[in-house]
Amino acid sequence: MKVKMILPALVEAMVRPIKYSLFPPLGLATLASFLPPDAEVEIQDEHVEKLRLDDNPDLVVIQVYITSAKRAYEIADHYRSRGSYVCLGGLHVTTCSKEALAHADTIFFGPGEDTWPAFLEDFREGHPKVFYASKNRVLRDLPLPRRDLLRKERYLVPNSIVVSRGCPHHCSFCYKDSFFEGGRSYYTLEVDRALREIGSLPGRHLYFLDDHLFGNPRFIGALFDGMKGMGRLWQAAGTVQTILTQPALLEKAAACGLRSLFVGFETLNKGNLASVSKTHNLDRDYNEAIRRLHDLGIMVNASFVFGMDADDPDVFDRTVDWGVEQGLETATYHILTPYPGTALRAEIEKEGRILTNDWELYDTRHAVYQPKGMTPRQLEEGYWKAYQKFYSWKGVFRGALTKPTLRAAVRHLAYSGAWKKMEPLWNLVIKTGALRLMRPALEGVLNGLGKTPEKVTALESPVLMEKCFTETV
Ligand code: B12
Ligand code: SF4
Repeated sequence: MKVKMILPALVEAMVRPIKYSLFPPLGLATLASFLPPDAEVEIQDEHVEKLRLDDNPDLVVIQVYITSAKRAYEIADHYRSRGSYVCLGGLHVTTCSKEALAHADTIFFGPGEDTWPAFLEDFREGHPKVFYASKNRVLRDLPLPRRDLLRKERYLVPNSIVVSRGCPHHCSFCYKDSFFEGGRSYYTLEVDRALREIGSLPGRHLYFLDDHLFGNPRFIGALFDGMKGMGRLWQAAGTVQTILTQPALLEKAAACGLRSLFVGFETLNKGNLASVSKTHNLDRDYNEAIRRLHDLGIMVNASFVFGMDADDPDVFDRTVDWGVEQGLETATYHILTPYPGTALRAEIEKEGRILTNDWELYDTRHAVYQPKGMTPRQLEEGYWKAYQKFYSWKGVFRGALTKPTLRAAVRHLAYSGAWKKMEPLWNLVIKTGALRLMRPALEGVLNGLGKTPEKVTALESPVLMEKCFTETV
């Protein structure tokens, strides 16, 4: 049986290759691990390679994100017309199933660890169903993802890993409640299995893609114990709540290699937090959270969302100025986006405020709904202005001045400044296929920051690490 697994690209990937050359399609590699050993399987990621479309696989598997849905359907239609059996799954299929079904033989709701093996058995026996909905949310005895099928040399961060699924929280703008509907919405691997996967990854650097790595303190504490002495350097995402209420866990994380953390601050306005059900951030001292991370030598990539109900046109300056004053190394800004299936969408739809259902615009850079405190245009302009201001040289220098020592200030300048200056260079390097040539340069940056080059590889570069954080959603 010939199986082709595809991650379709969205238009932006053509102009900003750096963003889409970060992580390989781990979801597809996970699904591939369930295929029978005699299956002839390939994974193609359109973000990093041109798709070959003149082949005739028996089975085509496509992962659909909202922003690349249109392209995913084109590819699906193409392969169906050539006689392949086409399966569609992923976040967008789960929330917009009717739309997806018009382009597939079978569609899947939710995570695939239980439904995909069930489908494969039915397919082999000749009676696959049209729908499969995930219910059984356990990751026991999960095979290791088939990373051997990934073109690792095409990615800056080949060592991405997830040790949990979902998140224990319920923010109204987040994909997770709709994606995990019908079963548990937060669960983890077994510690030994997670450690085995970590052990299988070459080099030192890891990037945990978990929504909230610290969601189960007992699990993650045991994982950190197991990671001690492995010499890993890693990045992840966590919450303000964890930072402030789990100091021992955070110290353990730092001790086993945590070097930078993506944190969803979202907004500085309490009313906004309540309106999007981000209750675990309510009444938390954000300044103190940042201080704790910095004290442990952990860099902060702070994530903010603009356009919530209490936001007015001043929100952009207020948010950026605060971030600069706090010495945030990097900041990621988003325009609030009412993704299908979310509680936020239901609310905005009820109020008649959705402006467009062009999914390609649901990329957190466009105002796809009518905000309450400003016009859609003000929201989009303010969003871009926030990025420009935070990463202006003035912003970068002001951030550096908040650092307690000269060395820390230089480090800050290198991180933020390099991020700002290097994107066109990264894009050029990726386009010309010369990614590897960048590594000595990166090591040079690290050397300048006082680390020994033989201990640090390109993938451990703080510049690169910051880049990845900034790009991750
Ligand atoms: C890493 C990541 C990226 C990376 C790379 C993605 C990649 N190479 O796969 C980058 C930085 C490129 C990226 C970009 C974007 N991302 Co992103 N990203 C993620 C992140 C953090 C992890 C994804 C991951 O690897 N998960 C781990 C693997 C194991 O799970 P998985 O991929 O979901 O696969 C499982 C299931 O989905 C399912 N499945 C998937 N496909 C199929 C197919 C079949 C047939 C079956 C049976 C099952 C199945 O089975 C798999 C195993 O369970 C998620 C958050 C999240 N937790 O999912 C956001 C997330 C997917 N991203 C999101 C968004 C919005 C974006 C951007 C639009 C952001 C932007 N502002 O530009 C872009 C656009 C991406 C695109 N191409 O269209 C949203 C998606 C919302 C939606 N409704 O689609 C998420 C959920 C973040 C969020 N909280 O809002 N992203
Ligand atoms: S904490 Fe993050 S991942 Fe969890 S529900 Fe909220 S936005 Fe989603």
